[in-house]
Amino acid sequence: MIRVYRIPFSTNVERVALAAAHKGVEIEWVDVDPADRSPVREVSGQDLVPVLVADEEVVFDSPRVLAWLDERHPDPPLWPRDVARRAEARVFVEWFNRVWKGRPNEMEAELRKDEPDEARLQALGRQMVAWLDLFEELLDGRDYLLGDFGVADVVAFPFLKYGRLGLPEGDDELFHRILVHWQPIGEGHERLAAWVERVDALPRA
Ligand SMILES: N[C@@H](CCC(=O)N[C@@H](CS)C(=O)NCC(=O)O)C(=O)O
Repeated sequence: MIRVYRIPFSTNVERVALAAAHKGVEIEWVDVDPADRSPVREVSGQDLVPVLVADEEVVFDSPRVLAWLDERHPDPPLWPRDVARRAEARVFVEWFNRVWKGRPNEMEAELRKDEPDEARLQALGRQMVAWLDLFEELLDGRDYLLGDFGVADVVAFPFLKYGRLGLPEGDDELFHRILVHWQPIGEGHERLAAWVERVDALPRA
C-alpha cells in the first residue's frame, strides 16, 4: 500500500492525487494537522507535504513523487514515451516549478514584509497575468497543455485552477489568494478556462 501524507488545500498534494487517479493507483492518505508537522518530520526529516511512503521507501518533493509513481506504475504514462516529447514535458515542468512558481512565491514573501514594495508586487503580478496568454496558446487546438493529459497538466492545474474556480470554502491561505487575484481567467482565456473545468472534472485518488 502507498501512503501519502497531506494537509488540506495543498497544491502539491493535489498533483499526486491527480496523477495517482490517472494511473488507477490507490493511495492511503495520512491527514496531518498543518499546525503540527511532527508526523511528517518523523517520517521524512522535513516538514513539507506531500510525502509518499511505500514499504521502506520515503519520497518527498512532488516532482519526485510523480516520477516515482510513473516508474512503478508506467501505464498510462505521465511523461510522454517519445524522447523528444518527453524532453518537452521536462522543460515545461522545470519552467513551471522554477520560474512560474517563483512569481507568486516572491509575492507572498513581499506581502509578509512590514512594508511591502507595491511596485515590485505589481511587476510580479503583471508577469503572472501575461503568462496566462502562454497557457492559452499551449491549448490552441488541443485539450491538454502538451497534447495528451500528463505531467504538465498535473503540475500546473492545482495552481492555475484558482484563477478560474476561486478559493474553496475554508481556504484563506495568502498564497492561494495571490493565485486568485493575479490570474483573471475569463475573457480572452476561453481555452484555459475550459481546460480548468476539464481537468477539475477528472478523478482524484
Ligand atoms: N517542492 C515541494 C514543496 C512542497 C510544499 O511547499 N508543500 C506545502 C503544501 S503545498 C507545504 O507543506 N507547506 C508548508 C506549510 O504550509 O507550512 C513539492 O513540490 O512537494
